Amino acid sequence: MRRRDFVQGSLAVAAHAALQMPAANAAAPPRQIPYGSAVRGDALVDDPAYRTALADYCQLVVPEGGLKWDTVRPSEDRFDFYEGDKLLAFAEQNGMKMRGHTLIWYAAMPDWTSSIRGGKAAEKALTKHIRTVVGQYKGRVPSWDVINEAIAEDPRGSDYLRPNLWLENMGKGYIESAFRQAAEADPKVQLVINEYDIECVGEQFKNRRNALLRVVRDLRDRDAPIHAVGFQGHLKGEHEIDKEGVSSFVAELKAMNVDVLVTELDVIDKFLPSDEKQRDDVIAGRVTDLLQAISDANRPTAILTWGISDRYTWVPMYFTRDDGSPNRPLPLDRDYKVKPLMKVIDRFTARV
Ligand code: 9MR
Repeated sequence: MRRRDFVQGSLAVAAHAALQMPAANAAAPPRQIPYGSAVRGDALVDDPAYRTALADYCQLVVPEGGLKWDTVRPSEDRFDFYEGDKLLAFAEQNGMKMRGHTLIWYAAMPDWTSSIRGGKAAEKALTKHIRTVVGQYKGRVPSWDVINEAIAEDPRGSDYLRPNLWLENMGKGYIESAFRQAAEADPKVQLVINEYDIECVGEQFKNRRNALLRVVRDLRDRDAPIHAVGFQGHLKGEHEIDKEGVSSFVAELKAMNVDVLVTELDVIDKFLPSDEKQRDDVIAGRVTDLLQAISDANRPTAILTWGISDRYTWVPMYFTRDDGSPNRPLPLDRDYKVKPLMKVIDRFTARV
């Protein structure tokens, strides 16, 4: 029984001081693998029930947008850590850890970065950003998504990397540079390459796994400090998980001494049945398949969903349902009630 009644929502979140929630989850058995959620900075301030849910269920949090370039780098000379610091304060005051997301991504870049031209300038900008941002949280953030979504949408032959400012200016060595800079800034941190659409049955998914393996192998051959692959896990409800493909991918990583974790799990329910129970069961089934396939080869170091409640999810930005009913991609519903997906997570993080 969760002691949620203890948790009152009268916190002055904006003043980073009073973020501690009562230990609502003290009665629940501990997890063997930490569970976490992406967090929206505005909802953290405005919605006491959201804070309660995070404190109640999570051992990890990660800012959904608060550490991306478009938030942290309003201009070339400025770093703005307001959002990152706010979430870290909440995490630390509630006995959680914060992951970092993300240092290098083709998206969410401020306009001024389009003036970065040439290998030297790009290397300098990449170094300054990674050293400063990882340095800001040195010793306090145990895991960083160093590179997000490096793989081409539909990789073919030598065309296997997604174009971005860094690839254009520095060539594929930008990936190695980013990992090396992050390790210099905080040698103890888990350094992650994070990717989507690597879980399902189909040629494109398989090609994407193989391209990612190629990148990781290349980094390992060069002795670069990469520690884990992040399965984002934005699953599409209508797609079957490639259980064998996922297990053998994770086994190949393990053989290279590279861990895995699940970083952005949710299930896109655009094409799933209207009936909520049926829909929730398909969602729980897909996630079970993914987590089983991963765990069969190597237990993930963490499992995070991309939000905790259907109240705050990116999914309707692109995947609203034709029947007009709200999306249900996450472990708690809009009223913070537990859905079958949360039970699956409890099972795979070994909370029983
Ligand atoms: O969920 C995030 C959304 O609120 C932002 O607008 C968007 C752009 O910053 O990023 C979304 O998060 C993405 C994550 O950073 C990387 N993987 C895909 C996620 C969903 O689009």
